[in-house]
Amino acid sequence: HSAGIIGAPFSKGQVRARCAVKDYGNLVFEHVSGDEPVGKLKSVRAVGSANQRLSVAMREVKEGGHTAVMLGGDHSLAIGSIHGHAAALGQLGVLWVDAHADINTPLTSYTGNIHGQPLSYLLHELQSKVPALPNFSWMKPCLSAGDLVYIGLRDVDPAEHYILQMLGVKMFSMSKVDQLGVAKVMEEACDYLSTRGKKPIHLSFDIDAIDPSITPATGTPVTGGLTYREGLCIAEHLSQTGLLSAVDLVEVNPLRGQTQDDVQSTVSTAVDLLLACFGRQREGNHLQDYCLP
Ligand code: DIR
Ligand code: MN
Ligand code: MN
Ligand code: MN
Repeated sequence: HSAGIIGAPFSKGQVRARCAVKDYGNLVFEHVSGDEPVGKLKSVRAVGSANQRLSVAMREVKEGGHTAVMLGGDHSLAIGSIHGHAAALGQLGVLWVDAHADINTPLTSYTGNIHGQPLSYLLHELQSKVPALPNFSWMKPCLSAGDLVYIGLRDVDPAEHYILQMLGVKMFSMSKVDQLGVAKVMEEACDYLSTRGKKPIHLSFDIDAIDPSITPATGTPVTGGLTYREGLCIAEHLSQTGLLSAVDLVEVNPLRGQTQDDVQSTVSTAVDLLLACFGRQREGNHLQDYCLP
């Protein structure tokens, strides 16, 4: 019910006009009955089985040689998305653009919401802190803390902050974006990810990284976010690396918009971010063999 279904918005027209788009359609998730809370954790079985589906789908898209786009949905879906991507290609660099760190473990979470936890399930270093959960036995950690970079953090729980420090995770909080500027942040983020080898990059973009004045239609808005231009700068820079291999665009939730304009602004920003990931530049684009009439 929170899927922002954007029907292949980048298939025709301005993006590198020959960039083929294959629409894999929407995944269908069955209702999981008897999905009682496990401790504090909500909807564990449903989240586990949805991510198992998504992981298989993502692996297929990557094995088909495409750059993958996963449109959420909430950020718990990064579990299956990154798992499937890694299953197809091996080691990845992950750029996590978000107001939140999404690295609570099932035991540190205040809310019990799994969208605040995906990175603890994915990271090798936290394996011993994540108990076995129903419908999660298919998944194994597939990401190293040294291959993760954050941009946009401004709402981090104490336990998350402790984990980030303990693991030495590279992060560019909003304070760092303020100090360095987003261009320098992107340069440093990409340098950091490439020091351990030029791995394919997985961008996991939570729309709440952008300021809620621009993208209000999301579940947990936090004031003081990235501007529209900073968001585009991140996407354009990644596109230029040639390493961008998969994009999650999550937490776009039309039901959370107060007005039609709220929804419109959120969705069109999401589309613009995706277009920039696929090569649309603000300076303009033309085909390689463009011929003046
Ligand atoms: C909070 C909020 N840290 C949690 N996280 C959110 O629920 O674990 N993530 N909103 O998107
Ligand atoms: Mn998130
Ligand atoms: Mn978030
Ligand atoms: Mn979230």
